[in-house]
Parts: sequence; C-alpha cells; structure tokens
Amino acid sequence: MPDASGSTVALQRALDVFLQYLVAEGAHVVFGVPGGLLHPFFEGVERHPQLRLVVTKHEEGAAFMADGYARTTRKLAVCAGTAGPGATNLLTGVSCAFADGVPMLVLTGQVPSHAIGRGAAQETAATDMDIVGMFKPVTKYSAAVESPERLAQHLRRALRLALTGRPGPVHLNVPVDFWSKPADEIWFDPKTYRPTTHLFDRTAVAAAAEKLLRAKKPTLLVGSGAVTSGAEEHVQTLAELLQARVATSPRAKGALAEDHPLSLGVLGFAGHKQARQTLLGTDVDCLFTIGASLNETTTFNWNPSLRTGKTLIQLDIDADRIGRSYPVDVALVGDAQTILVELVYHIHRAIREGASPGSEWSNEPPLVRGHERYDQPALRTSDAIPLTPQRWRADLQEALPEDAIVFSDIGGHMLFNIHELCVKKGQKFVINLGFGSMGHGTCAPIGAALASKRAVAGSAEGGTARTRVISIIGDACFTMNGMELITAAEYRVPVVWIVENNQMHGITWHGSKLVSGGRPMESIRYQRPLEIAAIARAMGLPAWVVDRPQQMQQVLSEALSMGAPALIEVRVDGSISPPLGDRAKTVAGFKGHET
Ligand SMILES: Cc1ncc(C[n+]2csc(CCOP(=O)(O)OP(=O)(O)O)c2C)c(N)n1
Ligand SMILES: [Mg+2]
Repeated sequence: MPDASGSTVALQRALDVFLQYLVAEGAHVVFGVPGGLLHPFFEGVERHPQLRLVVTKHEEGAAFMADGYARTTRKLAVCAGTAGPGATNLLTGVSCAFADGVPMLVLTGQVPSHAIGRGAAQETAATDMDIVGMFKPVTKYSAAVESPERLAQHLRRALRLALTGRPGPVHLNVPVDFWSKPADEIWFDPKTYRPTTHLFDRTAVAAAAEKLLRAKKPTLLVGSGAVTSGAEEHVQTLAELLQARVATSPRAKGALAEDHPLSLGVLGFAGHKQARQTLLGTDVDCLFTIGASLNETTTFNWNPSLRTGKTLIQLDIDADRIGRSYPVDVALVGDAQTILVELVYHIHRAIREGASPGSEWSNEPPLVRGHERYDQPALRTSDAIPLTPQRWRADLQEALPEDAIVFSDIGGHMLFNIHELCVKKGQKFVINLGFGSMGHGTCAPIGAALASKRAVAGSAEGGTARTRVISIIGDACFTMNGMELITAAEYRVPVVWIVENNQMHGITWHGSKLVSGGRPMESIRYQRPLEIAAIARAMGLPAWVVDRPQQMQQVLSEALSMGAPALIEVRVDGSISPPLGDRAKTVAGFKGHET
C-alpha cells in the first residue's frame, strides 16, 4: 500500500505501527498496570528502546501521573489499563484530565475479537459493560477498534482531537488479538495528520486592542487556558505594555509572577483581598479575561459585581465558554498565545502611530507586598507550637528552588497553598481544580518529575537529578493514593512530598462547622493518630517531621539534595480554619455573594 509520499510500505505488526506513533508524538513514557488483555501492548512498550514503561500500584495513579507529565510538558501522555477493572480504575484520573483540558491517550484492553458478545471473563464491550461508553463523557474521543487495519486510523483521529483546540484525553479500546496482526501504515509524521495552524479573528483583535488602550483601569484576569497555551511571557508583556493590573484564577496561580508589581494575586477560591477588591469594585473600566472559564471558584459564585460597569473582553479557545455566565463586549476565540502575540503587535503599532495607553493605575498606591498581603499576617510570623499552617508555608517560601514546580492536592491544605504561597517567576503551581480529585496532587508530581528528569538527562547537565518537584498534600490524600510513593521509590523519581498532618479531613471538618451552626462532623477525625513519616520510611523514602517554626528551610534543603523521593511530615494546629470563603455557602446551597 502507498504511504503519504506515494512510496510502497512493507507490512508490520499493528503493535509496531502503534508504538511508532507514540515515539513520533514525543510520548516516551507509558504509565499503567499490565494485565492479560492488554499484555502485547505492555510487552511491546517494555521492549521498545525509545519507550519506558512505568508500572504503578493502581491505574488511577497511572492516569494521574500521565496527567502530571502532560500538564508540565504540554505534550501528550499515555496511560493504559487492562480490560474490566483495570479500565474502570482509570476513569477518575481521565476525568481530571478532561476537566482541565490535559492531552492524554488512554488505552484499554479487550477480549479477543472472536469472543466479544459471548460473555468472556472481563469482557467490557458494547454488548455488556460498555467501557467505550463509560469513557465517552470524559474524553474527546472514545472508540472500540473494530479491525487491526483500522487501528492507525482511529489513533490518528484520537491524536488529532487530543492535541487540537482545547486539548483533552482520548480513549481507544483494542481487542487483544489485534496487536500481532499485520498493518501496512507508515504515516507517522504528526504534521501529516493534525493541524498546527492557529486561527484568530483580526477584527476582534483590533477592537480589543482599541478598548484596552483606551481603558483607564485595564485589568487582566488570567486563567489556566493561558498556562495550557504557554502564554505566561505574553501575559507579562501585555500587562507591562498596558500597565494593567493582573489577577489569576486559582488554577493559573503564578501565570504572572505573584511578586510582580502589577500582580493582584489570586481571584476567587482562597484568593487575595487586593484581587477581590479590585475586580469586584467599581474602579475597573475594562476587564480582559484570558483563558479563564469564569467558573464558581474564580467568580465567588458568579458575583454580578465582577461584570458591572466594565467593558468585558473574553478570550477562550472554546467558543462554548464565551458569554456563558457574563455577557461579553468583545469575544476572542482561539489559542491564548497566538492571540496575545497578535494583540501586542496591534498595540505596539498603535503606539508607534501616536496612541498612548490610558492606564491611570500608577496614580493609585502601589500594591501591598510582604505578610500584609495575606488575610491573617500574624499567623505567618507566629512562633506558636503546634505550628500554624501559615507559618510553615512562610518558612517554606524562603527555601523553594527558583524553578520549583509545586503541586497541591485537594483539601484545606490546598486553600492554604493558594492563599499563602507566592509563586515567583520561573516557578509553577499545579492543581486539578476542575474536577478536584484527591490523589491527583499525590501522584501527578511523579509524572512531572519523570518528564523533568528526562529533560535534564538529555541536556548538557548529564543526568544529575536535582529535585525541583514538590507536592503539598493532606494526610487523607496521602492515605487515599499514597501507595504510589512506592512507585516513586522504585523508579527513583525525585519528588519531595510535604504532608500537612492535621489528623483529619480538615476542609470538611471546618466546612461542616460553618454550615451546621458551629457543630463539626466528628467522624472525619482519625480514631488513631496517623504516623505519616513512619509509613513513608516503610515505603523506602527518607522522611522528616517538622513541628517547629524556622525548621522547614533546613529540612527542605536536605530533602531536595537527595535527588530521590523524600517526604516531610508537618504537624500543624488543625484548629486553624483554611480560607473557606464562599465554598461553604455553595455546599450549604446558599446563593449569597461575598464582596
Ligand atoms: C476522590 C475524592 N473523594 C472525596 C473528595 C472530597 N474531599 C475533598 S477534600 C477532602 C478531605 C481532604 O483531607 P486531607 O487530605 O487530610 O486535607 P485537609 O483538608 O485536612 O488539609 C475530601 C474527602 C474529593 N475531593 N475527592
Ligand atoms: Mg488532613
């Protein structure tokens, strides 16, 4: 059969063709748990010189790790599980990736094609438990491959959808007998099957440029779409050019360095008062949202003050998010980086032709920095024992590497992380707030660190693994998915986990007090104290306990210097409430807005 260039192709196994596509897409690691009905694929990955198989302890961990790999590299990641439970165990992790627009190829096994519909063990075909159907609502494409010849065609379609427009996961289900069958494809260059062009509307860009130049109090709200698109530098250029103040959504925390003079910090969930007062106030005359979906966690339950009296310019790659909650004046549909490049070009040209940005922000007092920026500054400098959650984070801040990638899991610790950390230039903050699954922050850093280690190994530094991935998680997140720390130890993946131990589901305990007239739910405090550091040591990780002020700096630098997985347990005063804000009202079903 001829290939795209017209030459004739020798027959190869479907498996070889499939793996060649993964290599061409730069997806060098496959995360998963091998099993009979996907065995040929796993074996093929293990034997392939350019691929690496990472066997996790649970398929959910595999999906989370693939997500962490893709979120930090902006490249496709791969996870796989065998038929039946191996496949269903992937679902939560895949849903996380779908909610946050993370590109991922998900592969599941199937009984041999001749046995489909006859009740084979672990059969999950459309005639039975429909695994393809289960993945449909949480992927951009979910298909059962019906013949070996069609495998590559399905794969190309899956890759095109995963990596075009708003990225996301895709799923293929493959009968076990297909892998060894002949296939005659050599159509491997990604440029031949998925577009790399980025579209934008020039008229809309010109309209936005004009409104932004004219604004007296231009303000940007940056969301995770800007991070997905790699537009952080472009955001900074635009903000400086316009002298616009900048808030981020919780998920995009750090998209503009939070110590930048124009940074307002985080708007919404556990955010900062400067951002809240500015964006909900009456000063701002033009608000430009960049890849922010304007969901509950950023908008204080869709507070109308965010929109009142302002010109609203909304940029999103997904047309369905434009004008979903607030009417827009200018809609910009497309990739954030592409549109910001064009917008900056327009603004530069207008300035060259005599226009000058109308920003009057410089007439206002400069934004507050230091401890005063946070809601409870006294708790950041407190010497109290047990430690306050604020104090050890202020200590941590002093010792964070300049290029740290900080993950957070879901819980009260996440609210403290969003509020109390200052993410600086060169650092990244990663959180799965779209789906909000516990365990993501525990496992995803392993994928990120593997990707980072690979990048270093391929560089002139010659493979020295310096740890830059740090994950701050809760004790209950640790007990839910913490077995993957064994995976990290086995593969020597350099991540430092900091487990904030308050001996309970802190967010639920404090939230329950708020919604039930001061009476907390007691069943979520542990019956026996949890010894996190001891459990970590049993899993093969060096571990430290931090329980005093000023101790974190030294312990973190020791943990980072190991170049291997390590854990720090921080014992804190659990009675201090995380910044719950409007979330508690949502839980209680209230519709009120906090201003
Ligand atoms: C998979 C999953 N199950 C349940 C929840 C609901 N939930 C959110 S946070 C939380 C408790 C987190 O406890 P911990 O990790 O100790 O963090 P803390 O709030 O104490 O800081 C629960 C049960 C969730 N988000 N994800
Ligand atoms: Mg806890």
